[in-house]
Amino acid sequence: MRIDILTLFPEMFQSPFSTSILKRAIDRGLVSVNLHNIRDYTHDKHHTVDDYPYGGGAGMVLKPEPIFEAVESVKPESGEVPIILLSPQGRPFSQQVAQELSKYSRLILICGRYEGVDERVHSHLVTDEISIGDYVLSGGELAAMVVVEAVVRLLPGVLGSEASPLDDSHVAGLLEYPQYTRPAVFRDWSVPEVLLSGNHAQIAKWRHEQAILRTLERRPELLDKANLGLEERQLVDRLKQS
Ligand code: JAH
Repeated sequence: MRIDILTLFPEMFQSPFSTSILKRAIDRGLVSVNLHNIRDYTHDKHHTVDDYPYGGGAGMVLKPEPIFEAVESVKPESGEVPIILLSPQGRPFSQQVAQELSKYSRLILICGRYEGVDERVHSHLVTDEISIGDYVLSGGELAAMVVVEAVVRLLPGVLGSEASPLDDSHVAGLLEYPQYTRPAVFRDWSVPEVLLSGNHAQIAKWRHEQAILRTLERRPELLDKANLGLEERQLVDRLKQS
């Protein structure tokens, strides 16, 4: 997969993209990430990327011309390439959206700044608008990093054989069960007996119950959509009683 990112702050992407899973995926040629500075697509002496809002009001708005020119310089002549704007007005990001994006061979991400982006970018350039959550950021860069990380780990060959993305929370539709490692007793707090028992059927049952209990306590709305069998539904009903 090739990912092009348009931003006024390409430096922000250096550490996350030169660390860990993402770096390994890039080094192994499974993904390429190309950063483009929107300021490089201006033509005036002062490299102006923003201007005052028509109609007045506080702050500045990103001008459309450099963003259109930057996209046009990276976009191929043919083929379906999503042009994604990270914005608080976007559709909510989720594991399902990450899965959908991971099927494309290319993505173009646009990171806004200031008080917003000229509406003609939203209406005549962008094909998809994504929000990573309902909170205010100073720009789309951190949101773009979140999207890239979530998508790249789904690409074939990116995760080692240890981990399968199919086992993750939000894929199964349940939160994960509690994990423990050594020591068996730490400051008087013991690891649950069943995990030391060596009884793998019992362990699997306990973990599954813990996942359901946790989801019920912390994210009950996830249980409505989770793919649960009859016995699991009955367990949920019993847990709700007590
Ligand atoms: C802020 C342009 N979903 C989080 C998110 C994404 C982008 C922005 N804010 C929040 C943003 C300023 C300018 C985009």
